Amino acid sequence: MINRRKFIENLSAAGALSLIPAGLKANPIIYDVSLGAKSLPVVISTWIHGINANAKAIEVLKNGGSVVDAVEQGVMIPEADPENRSVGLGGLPDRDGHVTLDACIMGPDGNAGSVCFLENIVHPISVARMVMEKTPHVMLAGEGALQFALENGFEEQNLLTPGAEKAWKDWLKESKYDPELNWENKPNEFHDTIGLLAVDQNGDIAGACTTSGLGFKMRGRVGDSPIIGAGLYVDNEVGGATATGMGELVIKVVGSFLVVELMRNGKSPQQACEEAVARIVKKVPENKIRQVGFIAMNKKGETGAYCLQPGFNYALYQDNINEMHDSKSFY
Ligand code: SD4
Repeated sequence: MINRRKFIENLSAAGALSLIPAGLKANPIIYDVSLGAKSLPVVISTWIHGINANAKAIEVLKNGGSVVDAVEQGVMIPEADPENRSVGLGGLPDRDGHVTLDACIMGPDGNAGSVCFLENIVHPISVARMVMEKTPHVMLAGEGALQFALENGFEEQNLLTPGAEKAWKDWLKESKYDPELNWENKPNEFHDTIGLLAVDQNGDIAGACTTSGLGFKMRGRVGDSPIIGAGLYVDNEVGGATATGMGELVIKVVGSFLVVELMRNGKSPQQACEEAVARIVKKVPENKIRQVGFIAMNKKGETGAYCLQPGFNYALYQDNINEMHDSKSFY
């Protein structure tokens, strides 16, 4: 935990005095962690694979990396894990046997980058970051995204591992397309999209989201995860949010943007996640048979999580503890 002097130094060094409400600027001790306010940094991410991702993000921050470095390197852990069936290497393919990846990243400066329908690259989040930092665009898709990645030093690799190929061939026997609830949490079998939000010692927020999308999806299908505002949104004046679950439902309510706007209007991260889920219940008829989960964080490091169906969990690093929590659900 950072001490009070260090925290105040951090505040002034990085121009983070905007954290402090007008009128309190003469007395920044209000945010001193030793007086019971939230201790920064805080990292929150979706599903069990979030534990290792959080740990990496914290390590990056503690070693002086930026909050964008932290979220990128955090989610690179599940991207590189061949046992993870829903992110990067080892992700489940589409119904034609191709692993196609979606990812996006957003930083405290409001900049954003994204790739979708990208094949043969283990770390789509790093390509998304490069789109953010090196191009005038936000999103590159498919062949163009791959071409951009190869031109910038990424190497092609077959992402279809024997385990994922076997799962696909088993699925082909019936070819029944009905995404199972919480398939993300089946140990060693299916995990899902990682969305990760971090707030650093200065109160600056970034987020990253990366996935191979729904297993056995139609070729060309893109979910919510690479769509800024749907799968991820960060506004450094307010907070950040990210989503998991059936992307079609998230896109229809522009879910992560909605959560952040609700926080802007005074809701806590928890209230905002609950209201966004309630919006899906009201507007999207499939809500009873599908899963969606949101996590959110504000600049003070307060967090929230809520989902449609029981079974969603998330990893939270706070006050030097990195542990799993079960999300409350609408149903
Ligand atoms: C998608 N939201 O592609 C992702 C997948 C996911 O639980 O999160 N599934 O729709």
